[in-house]
Amino acid sequence: MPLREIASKPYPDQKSGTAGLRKKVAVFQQPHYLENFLQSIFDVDTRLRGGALVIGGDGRYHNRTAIQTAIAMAAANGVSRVIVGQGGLLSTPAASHLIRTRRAAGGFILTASHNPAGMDGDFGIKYNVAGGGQATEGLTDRLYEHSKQIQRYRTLEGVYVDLERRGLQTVGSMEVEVVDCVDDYAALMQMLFDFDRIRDWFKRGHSLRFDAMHAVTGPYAQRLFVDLLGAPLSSIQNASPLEDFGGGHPDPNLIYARHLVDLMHSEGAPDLGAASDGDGDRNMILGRGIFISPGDSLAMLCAHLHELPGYRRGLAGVARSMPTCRAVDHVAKALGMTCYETPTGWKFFANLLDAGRITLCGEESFGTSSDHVREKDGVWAVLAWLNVLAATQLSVREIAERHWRRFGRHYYARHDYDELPASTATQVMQTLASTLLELPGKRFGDYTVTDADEFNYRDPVDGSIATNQGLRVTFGEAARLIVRLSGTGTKGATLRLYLERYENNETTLGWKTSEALAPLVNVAEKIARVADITGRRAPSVVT
Ligand code: VG1
Ligand code: CO
Repeated sequence: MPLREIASKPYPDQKSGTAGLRKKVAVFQQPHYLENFLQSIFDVDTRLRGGALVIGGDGRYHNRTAIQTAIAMAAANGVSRVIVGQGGLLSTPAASHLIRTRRAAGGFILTASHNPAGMDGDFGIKYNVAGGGQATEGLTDRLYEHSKQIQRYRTLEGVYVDLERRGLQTVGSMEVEVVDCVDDYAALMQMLFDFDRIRDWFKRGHSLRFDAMHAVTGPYAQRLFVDLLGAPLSSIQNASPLEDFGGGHPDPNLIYARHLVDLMHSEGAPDLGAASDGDGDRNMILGRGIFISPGDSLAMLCAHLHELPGYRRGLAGVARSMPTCRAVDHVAKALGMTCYETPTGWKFFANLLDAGRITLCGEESFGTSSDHVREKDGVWAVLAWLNVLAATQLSVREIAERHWRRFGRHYYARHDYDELPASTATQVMQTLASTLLELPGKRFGDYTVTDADEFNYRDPVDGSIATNQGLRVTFGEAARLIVRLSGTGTKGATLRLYLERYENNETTLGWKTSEALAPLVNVAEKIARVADITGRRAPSVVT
Protein backbone atom coordinates (compact mmCIF):
# COMPACT_ATOMS: atom_id res chain seq x y z
CA MET A 1 0.00 0.00 0.00
CA PRO A 2 1.76 3.14 -1.18
CA LEU A 3 2.11 6.08 1.20
CA ARG A 4 0.89 9.31 -0.31
CA GLU A 5 1.34 12.94 0.61
CA ILE A 6 -1.61 14.73 -0.86
CA ALA A 7 -1.57 18.47 -1.37
CA SER A 8 -4.57 20.29 0.05
CA LYS A 9 -5.75 23.72 1.08
CA PRO A 10 -7.07 24.66 4.50
CA TYR A 11 -10.75 24.98 5.31
CA PRO A 12 -10.89 27.86 7.75
CA ASP A 13 -13.94 26.60 9.70
CA GLN A 14 -12.48 23.69 11.63
CA LYS A 15 -12.86 25.12 15.09
CA SER A 16 -14.16 22.61 17.60
CA GLY A 17 -17.14 23.65 19.72
CA THR A 18 -18.42 22.41 23.09
CA ALA A 19 -17.84 18.78 22.07
CA GLY A 20 -15.74 18.44 18.93
CA LEU A 21 -16.22 19.52 15.34
CA ARG A 22 -19.82 19.33 14.09
CA LYS A 23 -21.01 20.14 10.57
CA LYS A 24 -23.51 19.02 8.00
CA VAL A 25 -22.61 15.70 6.34
CA ALA A 26 -22.14 17.60 3.06
CA VAL A 27 -19.43 19.71 4.68
CA PHE A 28 -17.56 16.61 5.81
CA GLN A 29 -17.91 15.16 2.32
CA GLN A 30 -15.97 17.99 0.72
CA PRO A 31 -12.65 16.83 -0.71
CA HIS A 32 -9.92 16.71 1.96
CA TYR A 33 -12.20 18.18 4.66
CA LEU A 34 -12.02 15.30 7.16
CA GLU A 35 -8.45 14.54 6.07
CA ASN A 36 -7.27 18.06 6.90
CA PHE A 37 -8.83 17.94 10.33
CA LEU A 38 -7.34 14.53 11.12
CA GLN A 39 -3.93 15.51 9.79
CA SER A 40 -3.96 18.52 12.10
CA ILE A 41 -4.46 16.13 15.00
CA PHE A 42 -1.63 13.84 13.85
CA ASP A 43 0.67 16.84 13.36
CA VAL A 44 -0.13 18.53 16.66
CA ASP A 45 -0.51 15.60 19.06
CA THR A 46 2.78 13.88 18.39
CA ARG A 47 2.08 11.19 21.02
CA LEU A 48 -0.03 9.40 18.42
CA ARG A 49 3.12 8.45 16.50
CA GLY A 50 4.02 4.99 17.77
CA GLY A 51 0.94 4.92 20.01
CA ALA A 52 -2.45 3.26 19.92
CA LEU A 53 -5.57 4.98 18.65
CA VAL A 54 -9.19 4.07 19.43
CA ILE A 55 -11.77 4.70 16.70
CA GLY A 56 -15.53 4.30 16.77
CA GLY A 57 -18.73 6.18 16.19
CA ASP A 58 -22.44 6.35 16.85
CA GLY A 59 -23.29 4.54 13.61
CA ARG A 60 -24.70 7.50 11.77
CA TYR A 61 -24.47 8.02 8.01
CA HIS A 62 -20.84 8.54 6.86
CA ASN A 63 -19.47 6.71 9.93
CA ARG A 64 -17.97 3.79 8.02
CA THR A 65 -16.49 5.94 5.26
CA ALA A 66 -14.89 8.26 7.78
CA ILE A 67 -13.46 5.31 9.73
CA GLN A 68 -11.76 3.89 6.62
CA THR A 69 -10.23 7.32 5.96
CA ALA A 70 -9.07 7.62 9.56
CA ILE A 71 -7.48 4.16 9.56
CA ALA A 72 -5.58 4.81 6.32
CA MET A 73 -4.30 8.11 7.68
CA ALA A 74 -3.37 6.60 11.04
CA ALA A 75 -1.22 4.02 9.25
CA ALA A 76 0.46 6.74 7.18
CA ASN A 77 1.13 8.81 10.26
CA GLY A 78 2.95 6.16 12.26
CA VAL A 79 0.21 4.99 14.63
CA SER A 80 1.18 1.51 15.84
CA ARG A 81 -2.28 0.09 16.48
CA VAL A 82 -5.88 1.06 15.87
CA ILE A 83 -8.60 -0.40 18.07
CA VAL A 84 -11.95 -0.04 16.37
CA GLY A 85 -15.45 -1.10 17.41
CA GLN A 86 -17.07 -3.85 15.35
CA GLY A 87 -19.31 -2.35 12.69
CA GLY A 88 -17.62 0.97 13.43
CA LEU A 89 -19.67 1.33 16.61
CA LEU A 90 -18.55 2.62 19.98
CA SER A 91 -20.59 4.71 22.34
CA THR A 92 -18.78 7.81 23.53
CA PRO A 93 -18.30 6.47 27.10
CA ALA A 94 -17.23 3.04 25.80
CA ALA A 95 -14.63 4.75 23.59
CA SER A 96 -13.38 6.74 26.56
CA HIS A 97 -13.09 3.51 28.55
CA LEU A 98 -11.17 1.74 25.77
CA ILE A 99 -8.71 4.63 25.52
CA ARG A 100 -8.09 4.21 29.23
CA THR A 101 -7.81 0.42 29.44
CA ARG A 102 -5.68 0.11 26.30
CA ARG A 103 -3.51 3.05 27.35
CA ALA A 104 -4.13 4.52 23.93
CA ALA A 105 -2.60 7.85 22.95
CA GLY A 106 -5.99 9.10 21.82
CA GLY A 107 -9.30 8.35 20.19
CA PHE A 108 -11.50 9.56 17.35
CA ILE A 109 -15.18 9.47 18.26
CA LEU A 110 -17.28 9.99 15.17
CA THR A 111 -20.50 11.56 16.30
CA ALA A 112 -22.65 14.65 16.27
CA SER A 113 -24.32 13.35 19.44
CA HIS A 114 -28.11 13.79 19.27
CA ASN A 115 -28.11 15.98 16.16
CA PRO A 116 -30.19 14.36 13.40
CA ALA A 117 -28.31 11.96 11.14
CA GLY A 118 -28.62 10.77 7.56
CA MET A 119 -27.47 12.28 4.29
CA ASP A 120 -28.93 15.68 5.09
CA GLY A 121 -28.09 15.46 8.78
CA ASP A 122 -25.00 16.24 10.77
CA PHE A 123 -21.68 14.53 11.22
CA GLY A 124 -18.97 15.21 13.73
CA ILE A 125 -15.74 14.12 15.30
CA LYS A 126 -14.47 14.42 18.81
CA TYR A 127 -10.81 14.03 19.55
CA ASN A 128 -10.16 12.47 22.96
CA VAL A 129 -6.70 12.29 24.43
CA ALA A 130 -4.74 9.77 26.49
CA GLY A 131 -6.66 9.17 29.71
CA GLY A 132 -9.95 9.18 27.80
CA GLY A 133 -11.02 12.82 28.18
CA GLN A 134 -11.92 15.31 25.49
CA ALA A 135 -9.15 17.49 24.09
CA THR A 136 -8.67 20.53 26.31
CA GLU A 137 -9.46 24.08 25.22
CA GLY A 138 -5.74 24.70 24.76
CA LEU A 139 -5.29 21.68 22.51
CA THR A 140 -8.38 22.41 20.39
CA ASP A 141 -7.11 25.97 19.90
CA ARG A 142 -3.79 24.63 18.67
CA LEU A 143 -5.51 22.16 16.35
CA TYR A 144 -7.60 24.96 14.91
CA GLU A 145 -4.58 27.20 14.31
CA HIS A 146 -2.79 24.32 12.62
CA SER A 147 -5.79 23.45 10.46
CA LYS A 148 -5.76 26.96 9.01
CA GLN A 149 -2.29 26.42 7.60
CA ILE A 150 -2.34 22.84 6.51
CA GLN A 151 -0.97 22.20 3.01
CA ARG A 152 -0.86 18.40 2.79
CA TYR A 153 -2.00 15.25 4.47
CA ARG A 154 -0.63 11.74 4.59
CA THR A 155 -2.52 8.58 3.78
CA LEU A 156 -2.04 5.02 2.57
CA GLU A 157 -3.70 4.20 -0.67
CA GLY A 158 -5.99 1.22 -1.21
CA VAL A 159 -6.81 0.57 2.44
CA TYR A 160 -9.92 -1.37 3.30
CA VAL A 161 -10.53 -2.86 6.72
CA ASP A 162 -13.34 -5.34 7.26
CA LEU A 163 -15.09 -3.73 10.21
CA GLU A 164 -17.35 -6.72 10.75
CA ARG A 165 -14.51 -9.20 11.31
CA ARG A 166 -13.38 -9.28 14.92
CA GLY A 167 -9.68 -9.81 15.55
CA LEU A 168 -6.45 -8.55 14.04
CA GLN A 169 -5.83 -7.23 10.54
CA THR A 170 -2.81 -5.33 9.28
CA VAL A 171 -2.66 -2.11 7.32
CA GLY A 172 0.90 -1.38 6.18
CA SER A 173 2.93 -1.81 9.34
CA MET A 174 0.00 -0.93 11.59
CA GLU A 175 -2.23 -3.43 13.37
CA VAL A 176 -5.97 -2.97 13.37
CA GLU A 177 -7.92 -4.74 16.08
CA VAL A 178 -11.66 -4.97 15.61
CA VAL A 179 -13.31 -5.40 19.02
CA ASP A 180 -16.82 -6.08 20.21
CA CYS A 181 -18.19 -2.66 21.11
CA VAL A 182 -19.80 -3.79 24.39
CA ASP A 183 -17.44 -6.37 26.02
CA ASP A 184 -15.02 -4.10 27.89
CA TYR A 185 -17.71 -1.65 28.83
CA ALA A 186 -19.99 -4.37 30.20
CA ALA A 187 -17.12 -5.71 32.33
CA LEU A 188 -16.59 -2.24 33.78
CA MET A 189 -20.28 -1.85 34.64
CA GLN A 190 -20.23 -5.18 36.49
CA MET A 191 -17.45 -3.86 38.69
CA LEU A 192 -19.45 -0.77 39.63
CA PHE A 193 -22.95 -2.08 40.24
CA ASP A 194 -24.63 -4.90 42.09
CA PHE A 195 -25.89 -7.00 39.20
CA ASP A 196 -27.26 -9.75 41.46
CA ARG A 197 -29.41 -7.28 43.30
CA ILE A 198 -30.73 -5.67 40.11
CA ARG A 199 -31.43 -9.10 38.61
CA ASP A 200 -33.38 -9.93 41.72
CA TRP A 201 -35.30 -6.65 41.44
CA PHE A 202 -36.39 -7.62 37.94
CA LYS A 203 -37.29 -11.12 39.15
CA ARG A 204 -39.65 -9.61 41.69
CA GLY A 205 -41.59 -8.14 38.81
CA HIS A 206 -40.13 -4.65 38.62
CA SER A 207 -39.81 -3.25 35.15
CA LEU A 208 -37.78 -0.96 32.91
CA ARG A 209 -38.36 0.64 29.55
CA PHE A 210 -35.19 1.88 27.89
CA ASP A 211 -35.35 3.68 24.56
CA ALA A 212 -32.14 3.54 22.52
CA MET A 213 -33.74 5.82 19.90
CA HIS A 214 -32.18 3.82 17.03
CA ALA A 215 -28.77 5.11 18.01
CA VAL A 216 -25.64 3.57 19.48
CA THR A 217 -26.88 2.30 22.86
CA GLY A 218 -29.04 -0.53 21.42
CA PRO A 219 -26.31 -3.21 21.68
CA TYR A 220 -25.29 -1.98 25.13
CA ALA A 221 -28.88 -2.11 26.39
CA GLN A 222 -29.38 -5.57 24.94
CA ARG A 223 -26.29 -6.96 26.66
CA LEU A 224 -26.63 -5.22 30.01
CA PHE A 225 -30.33 -5.03 30.66
CA VAL A 226 -31.54 -8.13 28.84
CA ASP A 227 -28.65 -10.63 28.64
CA LEU A 228 -26.91 -9.86 31.94
CA LEU A 229 -29.72 -8.54 34.13
CA GLY A 230 -32.50 -10.74 32.85
CA ALA A 231 -34.98 -7.99 31.96
CA PRO A 232 -37.50 -9.10 29.32
CA LEU A 233 -36.76 -8.10 25.75
CA SER A 234 -39.73 -5.74 25.82
CA SER A 235 -37.70 -3.61 28.26
CA ILE A 236 -35.74 -2.10 25.39
CA GLN A 237 -37.06 -0.36 22.32
CA ASN A 238 -35.61 1.08 19.12
CA ALA A 239 -32.53 -0.97 19.91
CA SER A 240 -31.08 -1.38 16.43
CA PRO A 241 -28.70 1.44 15.46
CA LEU A 242 -29.69 2.98 12.12
CA GLU A 243 -27.70 5.32 9.88
CA ASP A 244 -30.41 7.95 10.07
CA PHE A 245 -31.53 7.09 13.63
CA GLY A 246 -34.82 6.07 12.07
CA GLY A 247 -35.40 9.66 11.00
CA GLY A 248 -35.68 10.66 14.65
CA HIS A 249 -33.88 13.07 16.88
CA PRO A 250 -32.17 10.99 19.57
CA ASP A 251 -32.09 13.69 22.19
CA PRO A 252 -33.50 12.17 25.37
CA ASN A 253 -35.68 14.94 26.74
CA LEU A 254 -39.33 15.81 27.24
CA ILE A 255 -39.74 16.87 23.62
CA TYR A 256 -37.87 14.27 21.57
CA ALA A 257 -38.64 11.32 23.83
CA ARG A 258 -42.27 12.32 24.19
CA HIS A 259 -43.55 8.78 23.60
CA LEU A 260 -41.56 7.58 26.60
CA VAL A 261 -42.88 10.41 28.74
CA ASP A 262 -46.43 9.50 27.69
CA LEU A 263 -45.79 5.84 28.49
CA MET A 264 -44.50 6.73 31.95
CA HIS A 265 -47.66 8.71 32.63
CA SER A 266 -49.94 5.95 31.41
CA GLU A 267 -51.70 3.10 33.17
CA GLY A 268 -49.29 0.19 33.63
CA ALA A 269 -46.15 2.30 33.28
CA PRO A 270 -42.91 0.49 34.21
CA ASP A 271 -40.97 1.39 37.36
CA LEU A 272 -38.18 3.11 35.48
CA GLY A 273 -38.23 4.80 32.09
CA ALA A 274 -34.98 5.90 30.47
CA ALA A 275 -33.48 6.94 27.17
CA SER A 276 -30.09 7.83 25.79
CA ASP A 277 -28.87 9.96 22.89
CA GLY A 278 -27.12 9.34 19.56
CA ASP A 279 -23.68 8.58 20.98
CA GLY A 280 -24.81 7.16 24.33
CA ASP A 281 -23.52 9.83 26.65
CA ARG A 282 -26.83 11.43 27.68
CA ASN A 283 -29.62 9.99 29.80
CA MET A 284 -33.17 10.78 30.76
CA ILE A 285 -34.71 9.29 33.89
CA LEU A 286 -38.43 8.93 34.54
CA GLY A 287 -40.42 7.17 37.22
CA ARG A 288 -44.06 6.23 37.11
CA GLY A 289 -45.77 9.58 36.53
CA ILE A 290 -42.65 11.58 37.31
CA PHE A 291 -39.77 13.15 35.38
CA ILE A 292 -36.45 13.51 37.17
CA SER A 293 -34.67 16.59 35.88
CA PRO A 294 -30.98 16.05 35.15
CA GLY A 295 -29.95 18.41 37.94
CA ASP A 296 -32.14 16.45 40.36
CA SER A 297 -30.83 13.15 39.06
CA LEU A 298 -27.28 14.34 39.77
CA ALA A 299 -28.25 15.41 43.29
CA MET A 300 -30.14 12.21 44.03
CA LEU A 301 -27.33 10.01 42.74
CA CYS A 302 -24.92 12.06 44.81
CA ALA A 303 -26.97 11.25 47.90
CA HIS A 304 -27.11 7.51 47.14
CA LEU A 305 -23.98 6.58 45.21
CA HIS A 306 -21.98 5.47 48.27
CA GLU A 307 -24.55 2.68 48.75
CA LEU A 308 -23.45 1.06 45.46
CA PRO A 309 -20.51 -1.39 45.20
CA GLY A 310 -18.15 0.72 43.08
CA TYR A 311 -18.54 3.76 45.33
CA ARG A 312 -18.50 2.31 48.86
CA ARG A 313 -15.49 4.41 49.80
CA GLY A 314 -17.65 7.50 49.43
CA LEU A 315 -17.31 10.38 47.01
CA ALA A 316 -14.21 12.57 46.84
CA GLY A 317 -16.26 15.53 45.65
CA VAL A 318 -18.74 16.48 42.99
CA ALA A 319 -18.98 18.95 40.12
CA ARG A 320 -21.70 20.45 37.97
CA SER A 321 -21.60 22.78 35.00
CA MET A 322 -22.49 26.37 35.77
CA PRO A 323 -26.01 26.36 34.25
CA THR A 324 -26.91 23.10 36.02
CA CYS A 325 -29.22 23.77 38.98
CA ARG A 326 -27.71 23.97 42.42
CA ALA A 327 -29.51 20.93 43.84
CA VAL A 328 -26.30 18.92 44.10
CA ASP A 329 -24.65 21.75 46.04
CA HIS A 330 -27.05 21.08 48.91
CA VAL A 331 -26.19 17.37 49.00
CA ALA A 332 -22.47 18.09 48.83
CA LYS A 333 -22.80 20.46 51.75
CA ALA A 334 -24.72 17.94 53.84
CA LEU A 335 -22.16 15.23 53.09
CA GLY A 336 -19.24 17.59 53.73
CA MET A 337 -17.70 17.49 50.28
CA THR A 338 -16.62 20.12 47.80
CA CYS A 339 -18.88 20.98 44.89
CA TYR A 340 -17.10 22.50 41.89
CA GLU A 341 -18.79 24.70 39.29
CA THR A 342 -17.34 24.36 35.78
CA PRO A 343 -18.11 25.78 32.34
CA THR A 344 -20.47 23.86 30.05
CA GLY A 345 -18.83 20.88 28.31
CA TRP A 346 -17.48 17.63 29.68
CA LYS A 347 -13.84 18.51 29.00
CA PHE A 348 -13.84 20.77 32.05
CA PHE A 349 -14.45 17.85 34.41
CA ALA A 350 -11.43 15.85 33.25
CA ASN A 351 -8.77 17.57 35.36
CA LEU A 352 -10.90 17.32 38.50
CA LEU A 353 -11.52 13.62 37.85
CA ASP A 354 -7.86 12.92 37.07
CA ALA A 355 -6.74 14.74 40.20
CA GLY A 356 -9.12 12.65 42.32
CA ARG A 357 -10.99 15.74 43.47
CA ILE A 358 -14.39 14.54 42.29
CA THR A 359 -16.10 11.18 41.85
CA LEU A 360 -19.37 12.33 40.28
CA CYS A 361 -20.28 15.11 37.87
CA GLY A 362 -23.14 16.25 35.69
CA GLU A 363 -24.76 18.78 33.44
CA GLU A 364 -28.31 20.03 32.99
CA SER A 365 -28.25 18.76 29.41
CA PHE A 366 -29.02 15.20 30.49
CA GLY A 367 -25.41 14.28 31.25
CA THR A 368 -24.24 12.39 34.33
CA SER A 369 -21.16 10.27 34.97
CA SER A 370 -18.49 9.32 37.45
CA ASP A 371 -14.74 8.81 37.52
CA HIS A 372 -15.04 5.42 35.76
CA VAL A 373 -14.58 7.16 32.37
CA ARG A 374 -13.90 10.70 31.18
CA GLU A 375 -17.19 11.24 29.37
CA LYS A 376 -20.76 11.42 30.43
CA ASP A 377 -22.39 8.04 30.34
CA GLY A 378 -26.04 7.38 29.62
CA VAL A 379 -26.19 3.63 30.26
CA TRP A 380 -24.14 4.07 33.45
CA ALA A 381 -26.76 6.53 34.76
CA VAL A 382 -29.58 4.07 34.04
CA LEU A 383 -27.69 1.28 35.81
CA ALA A 384 -26.99 3.58 38.74
CA TRP A 385 -30.70 4.36 39.06
CA LEU A 386 -31.61 0.67 38.72
CA ASN A 387 -29.14 -0.16 41.45
CA VAL A 388 -30.47 2.59 43.73
CA LEU A 389 -34.04 1.36 43.20
CA ALA A 390 -33.02 -2.24 43.88
CA ALA A 391 -30.94 -1.34 46.95
CA THR A 392 -33.48 0.97 48.58
CA GLN A 393 -36.61 -0.89 47.42
CA LEU A 394 -38.14 2.55 46.89
CA SER A 395 -39.85 3.87 43.79
CA VAL A 396 -38.44 6.75 41.75
CA ARG A 397 -41.16 9.00 43.12
CA GLU A 398 -40.40 8.03 46.72
CA ILE A 399 -36.72 8.75 46.21
CA ALA A 400 -37.51 12.15 44.69
CA GLU A 401 -40.03 13.17 47.32
CA ARG A 402 -37.80 12.14 50.21
CA HIS A 403 -34.96 14.05 48.60
CA TRP A 404 -36.99 17.23 48.19
CA ARG A 405 -38.26 17.08 51.76
CA ARG A 406 -34.72 16.84 53.02
CA PHE A 407 -32.91 19.26 50.70
CA GLY A 408 -35.63 21.39 49.11
CA ARG A 409 -36.53 21.38 45.43
CA HIS A 410 -35.01 23.18 42.45
CA TYR A 411 -37.51 23.86 39.70
CA TYR A 412 -35.62 24.11 36.46
CA ALA A 413 -36.00 24.61 32.72
CA ARG A 414 -33.90 25.48 29.72
CA HIS A 415 -35.36 27.58 26.91
CA ASP A 416 -33.57 27.22 23.58
CA TYR A 417 -33.89 29.74 20.77
CA ASP A 418 -32.63 27.89 17.69
CA GLU A 419 -31.44 29.11 14.31
CA LEU A 420 -31.12 32.76 15.21
CA PRO A 421 -29.05 35.03 13.01
CA ALA A 422 -25.63 35.18 14.68
CA SER A 423 -25.86 38.96 14.99
CA THR A 424 -29.19 38.72 16.86
CA ALA A 425 -27.85 36.18 19.31
CA THR A 426 -24.77 38.31 19.91
CA GLN A 427 -26.97 41.34 20.43
CA VAL A 428 -28.88 39.59 23.24
CA MET A 429 -25.60 38.67 24.92
CA GLN A 430 -24.10 42.13 24.53
CA THR A 431 -27.22 43.92 25.71
CA LEU A 432 -27.38 41.83 28.87
CA ALA A 433 -23.62 42.04 29.43
CA SER A 434 -23.78 45.83 29.30
CA THR A 435 -26.37 45.97 32.10
CA LEU A 436 -24.84 43.41 34.47
CA LEU A 437 -23.12 45.99 36.64
CA GLU A 438 -26.38 47.81 37.37
CA LEU A 439 -28.33 44.71 38.37
CA PRO A 440 -27.20 43.83 41.92
CA GLY A 441 -29.65 45.21 44.48
CA LYS A 442 -32.45 45.61 41.93
CA ARG A 443 -35.80 44.02 42.73
CA PHE A 444 -37.98 42.16 40.23
CA GLY A 445 -41.26 40.99 41.78
CA ASP A 446 -40.31 38.73 44.69
CA TYR A 447 -36.71 38.45 43.56
CA THR A 448 -33.74 40.66 44.34
CA VAL A 449 -30.53 40.34 42.35
CA THR A 450 -27.57 39.50 44.57
CA ASP A 451 -24.92 38.97 41.86
CA ALA A 452 -24.66 39.38 38.12
CA ASP A 453 -21.55 38.46 36.18
CA GLU A 454 -19.94 36.84 33.20
CA PHE A 455 -18.79 33.35 34.18
CA ASN A 456 -15.04 32.93 33.94
CA TYR A 457 -13.39 29.77 35.17
CA ARG A 458 -9.99 29.11 36.57
CA ASP A 459 -9.21 25.39 36.53
CA PRO A 460 -8.27 24.51 40.11
CA VAL A 461 -5.84 21.83 38.91
CA ASP A 462 -3.78 23.42 36.13
CA GLY A 463 -4.74 27.07 36.56
CA SER A 464 -5.92 27.46 32.95
CA ILE A 465 -8.54 30.13 32.37
CA ALA A 466 -11.74 29.89 30.34
CA THR A 467 -13.50 33.21 29.84
CA ASN A 468 -16.86 34.17 28.42
CA GLN A 469 -18.69 31.03 29.60
CA GLY A 470 -22.15 32.56 29.94
CA LEU A 471 -23.90 35.38 31.77
CA ARG A 472 -25.51 34.67 35.11
CA VAL A 473 -27.86 36.61 37.30
CA THR A 474 -28.26 35.25 40.81
CA PHE A 475 -31.05 35.98 43.29
CA GLY A 476 -29.39 34.51 46.37
CA GLU A 477 -30.44 30.92 47.04
CA ALA A 478 -33.89 31.62 45.63
CA ALA A 479 -33.27 31.70 41.90
CA ARG A 480 -30.86 32.09 39.00
CA LEU A 481 -31.08 33.10 35.37
CA ILE A 482 -28.36 32.19 32.91
CA VAL A 483 -27.89 33.05 29.27
CA ARG A 484 -25.26 31.56 26.98
CA LEU A 485 -24.64 30.68 23.37
CA SER A 486 -24.53 27.05 22.29
CA GLY A 487 -21.31 25.64 20.88
CA THR A 488 -22.74 22.53 19.22
CA GLY A 489 -25.23 23.80 16.63
CA THR A 490 -24.69 23.53 12.90
CA LYS A 491 -27.32 25.99 11.70
CA GLY A 492 -27.37 29.65 12.78
CA ALA A 493 -26.88 30.48 16.44
CA THR A 494 -28.66 28.88 19.39
CA LEU A 495 -29.27 30.96 22.48
CA ARG A 496 -29.97 29.17 25.74
CA LEU A 497 -31.83 30.70 28.66
CA TYR A 498 -31.71 28.67 31.89
CA LEU A 499 -34.18 29.23 34.72
CA GLU A 500 -33.78 27.91 38.26
CA ARG A 501 -36.04 28.42 41.29
CA TYR A 502 -35.49 26.96 44.75
CA GLU A 503 -38.25 26.13 47.26
CA ASN A 504 -37.85 24.33 50.55
CA ASN A 505 -41.21 24.65 52.21
CA GLU A 506 -43.31 21.47 52.53
CA THR A 507 -46.21 23.18 50.70
CA THR A 508 -44.11 24.29 47.74
CA LEU A 509 -42.58 20.98 46.71
CA GLY A 510 -45.33 19.56 44.50
CA TRP A 511 -45.81 22.27 41.90
CA LYS A 512 -45.77 21.79 38.18
CA THR A 513 -42.43 23.01 36.86
CA SER A 514 -43.89 25.32 34.22
CA GLU A 515 -46.13 26.97 36.81
CA ALA A 516 -43.36 27.28 39.36
CA LEU A 517 -41.16 28.99 36.78
CA ALA A 518 -43.80 31.31 35.27
CA PRO A 519 -42.88 34.31 37.46
CA LEU A 520 -39.19 33.84 36.63
CA VAL A 521 -39.95 33.79 32.91
CA ASN A 522 -41.32 37.31 33.31
CA VAL A 523 -38.30 38.43 35.29
CA ALA A 524 -36.02 36.91 32.63
CA GLU A 525 -37.70 38.88 29.88
CA LYS A 526 -37.28 42.11 31.84
CA ILE A 527 -33.61 41.40 32.41
CA ALA A 528 -32.46 39.63 29.23
CA ARG A 529 -35.13 40.84 26.77
CA VAL A 530 -34.78 37.74 24.60
CA ALA A 531 -38.28 37.97 23.07
CA ASP A 532 -37.93 41.68 22.57
CA ILE A 533 -34.59 41.51 20.77
CA THR A 534 -35.10 38.31 18.79
CA GLY A 535 -38.74 38.91 17.93
CA ARG A 536 -39.49 35.31 18.94
CA ARG A 537 -42.66 34.98 20.98
CA ALA A 538 -41.64 31.63 22.42
CA PRO A 539 -38.53 29.45 22.67
CA SER A 540 -38.00 26.75 20.01
CA VAL A 541 -37.57 24.04 22.63
CA VAL A 542 -38.20 23.91 26.38
CA THR A 543 -36.52 21.10 28.31
C1 VG1 B 1 -24.53 21.07 24.71
C2 VG1 B 1 -24.87 21.01 26.19
C3 VG1 B 1 -23.63 20.66 26.98
C4 VG1 B 1 -23.04 19.34 26.47
C5 VG1 B 1 -22.78 19.45 24.97
C6 VG1 B 1 -22.31 18.13 24.38
O1 VG1 B 1 -23.59 22.11 24.48
O2 VG1 B 1 -25.41 22.23 26.64
O3 VG1 B 1 -23.97 20.58 28.34
O4 VG1 B 1 -21.84 19.04 27.12
O5 VG1 B 1 -23.98 19.83 24.30
O6 VG1 B 1 -23.25 17.12 24.63
P1 VG1 B 1 -24.00 23.57 23.93
O7 VG1 B 1 -22.71 24.30 23.77
O8 VG1 B 1 -24.75 23.35 22.68
O9 VG1 B 1 -24.89 24.15 25.00
V1 VG1 B 1 -23.32 15.77 23.65
O10 VG1 B 1 -24.37 14.72 24.21
O11 VG1 B 1 -22.96 16.33 22.36
O12 VG1 B 1 -21.92 15.07 23.41
CO1 CO C 1 -24.19 12.96 23.18
